[in-house]
Amino acid sequence: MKIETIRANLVLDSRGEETIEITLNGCKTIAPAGKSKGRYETPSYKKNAEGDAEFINNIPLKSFPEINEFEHLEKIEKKFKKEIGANTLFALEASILKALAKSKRLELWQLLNINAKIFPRIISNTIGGGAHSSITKIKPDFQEFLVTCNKNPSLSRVINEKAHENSEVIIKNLSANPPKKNDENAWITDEDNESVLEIMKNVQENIFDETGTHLDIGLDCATSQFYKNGKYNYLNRKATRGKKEQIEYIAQLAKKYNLFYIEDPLDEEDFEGFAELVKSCNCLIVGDDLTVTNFKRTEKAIKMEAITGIIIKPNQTGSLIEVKKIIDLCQKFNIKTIMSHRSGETEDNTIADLAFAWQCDFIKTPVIGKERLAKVNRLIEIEMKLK
Ligand code: 2PG
Ligand code: MG
Repeated sequence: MKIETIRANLVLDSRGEETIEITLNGCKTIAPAGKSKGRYETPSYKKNAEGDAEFINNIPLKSFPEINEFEHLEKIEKKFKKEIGANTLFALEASILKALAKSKRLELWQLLNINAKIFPRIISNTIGGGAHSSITKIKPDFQEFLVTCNKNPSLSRVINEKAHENSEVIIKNLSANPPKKNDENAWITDEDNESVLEIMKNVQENIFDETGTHLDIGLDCATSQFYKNGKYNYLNRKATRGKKEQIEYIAQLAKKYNLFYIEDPLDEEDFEGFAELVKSCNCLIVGDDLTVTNFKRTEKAIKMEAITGIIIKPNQTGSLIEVKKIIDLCQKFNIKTIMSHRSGETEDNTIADLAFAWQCDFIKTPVIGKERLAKVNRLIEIEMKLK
């Protein structure tokens, strides 16, 4: 396939911040943007979004290599990776793959894996705190209180929506003011971590009574956001925990609330601490800021037995070759893979195709708001077509 047209533009994401959109041979991708970013993420842009867009718009068409299969993205990376940031590389590579799929009359997921069958479980953010709830001061210190059920995408959408509605009803009863939504449309509350986990337990019971479906409960603690000088500084229900106390605290929460999933329970440097938690907890211990969709950090985490699950955010690296390599490695070592949205999103649904094609175990994207729903609806669309 020859690249015949390409155009980079700046558009606004769900937070109203500029992000890059690339349209190539008529196929479009928009990159998302994180707020609670890992220190080791590849920068989103070489200098800024404008500079990257200008670079893309100035590439003479004849200098693009011909692309006929997924692996040919290596030729793109060799030529352009050093000149642009991860957001731009992701939008460029994803648009190339969509165009290639179109030229072969395939869908993106079919181009990547025609044999894909099993749908990822949808993990949704229901109540939120931390960096994503910056509009209020008093909030839970953990960033995300998550739910998932073991159902197909269309049923999961309904169940996860009910969990979101149900948690709103409970929060409303606890406060004089109507609850607001945060960056990811999760409910903001001034309750602390443990009180929110009690709410989640209630939601779990209510959903079971109403639908007969079991909800699993998870957390994204995003602890790097409140870790300083060797201490975890909790503001809501004030507490300062050192590494040992933090590990005990997390292990105790995992047990008490029968958590199925805990993301970034410790600081992004603490591979050893993660490994201790893997040993002491029954639930998934998931790296996000720890691993930042970086092959070397993933290899290290696996070698040290520091994770049992991993967040995959394609725009943390930009290279879809690297994303695929990481997923292959994790699948080889039975590390659960979780394809993930970012807190600044758009209606782009690329990650749904990637998660399905590469048979990720989970996809983390809430079911509320058009930007998040776009991914869920894309999975439902694939589900309907395969029926
Ligand atoms: C996370 C993500 C998405 P951000 O920490 O997992 O929920 O947040 O995109 O802000 O990095
Ligand atoms: Mg995270």
